[in-house]
Amino acid sequence: MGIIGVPLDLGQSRRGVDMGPSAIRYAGLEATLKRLSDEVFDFGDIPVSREREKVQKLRHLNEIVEACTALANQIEEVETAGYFPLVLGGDHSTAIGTLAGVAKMKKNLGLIWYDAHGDLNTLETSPSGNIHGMPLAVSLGLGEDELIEIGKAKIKVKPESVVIIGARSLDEGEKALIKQLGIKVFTMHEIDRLGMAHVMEEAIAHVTKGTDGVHLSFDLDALDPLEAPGVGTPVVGGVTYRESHLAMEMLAEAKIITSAEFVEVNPILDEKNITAEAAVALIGSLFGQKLL
Ligand code: 5AB
Ligand code: MN
Ligand code: MN
Ligand code: MN
Repeated sequence: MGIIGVPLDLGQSRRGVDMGPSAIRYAGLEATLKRLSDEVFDFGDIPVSREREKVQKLRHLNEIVEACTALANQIEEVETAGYFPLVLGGDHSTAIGTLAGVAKMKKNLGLIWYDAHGDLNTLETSPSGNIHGMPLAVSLGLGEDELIEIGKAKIKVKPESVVIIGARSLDEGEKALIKQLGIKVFTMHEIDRLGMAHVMEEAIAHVTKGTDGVHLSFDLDALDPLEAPGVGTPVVGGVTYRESHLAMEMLAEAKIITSAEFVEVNPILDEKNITAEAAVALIGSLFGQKLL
């Protein structure tokens, strides 16, 4: 595993998520990974600008483009060195850079978006103007040119290769886009009704159809805020800690994940670092940690 931190908080309005990578490292990430693999290397953090240009089309667009471009290049280096890219956010606009990097090598990428939200907004549909609500749209090739043009291809992933898991807060424009593109979504309703095991079986079948790798984009706000309070945009009624472990364990068993990111951990909003600790435990399960 090649760890890359992205101390980025410019994609949303609450400070503190830039300390997510530190909080996750402090919660014992490296020790957990080293129990599971001999090849763990921490590549450090991507530089994020502290100087912010005021007038921009989207809030902090230029600074986010800069950080995501650097991240995409770093991912390429990490993969070339033979490591599995494991990205620690930072707010979810980080995913724009991660996917731009990963898509340089994978032409038919599958994508699991584990999130309370769809992150499918564009400038036109966004209720907030925050770029962390847009990374999935950008990766599908929708949104501002500056964001789409990061990396080699404009379209990083095709809509039929995406699944969203855990959704319970979708904006009207996002719902319309999901219908228009036919994106597969397992909302909380499907998780309640079918159970997480069934949802994951279907999700794995979906993202492996015709793909040459699968990226996991894990937003900690998918979890219920009672179990993961340290996030900037909590939504009640989320996925449980155990269900999330089951999901990660099933991905480990299926051996399909080729890159991953864990984002939106905000230690300032957290209680005793439990959200960062949950992230580390879930990463452990993703890489094969067993209970017995
Ligand atoms: B997150 C909202 N849809 O666009 C928007 O945490 C929330 O990366 C976005 O999933 C949440 O501002 C973005 C209302
Ligand atoms: Mn979210
Ligand atoms: Mn998100
Ligand atoms: Mn959030």
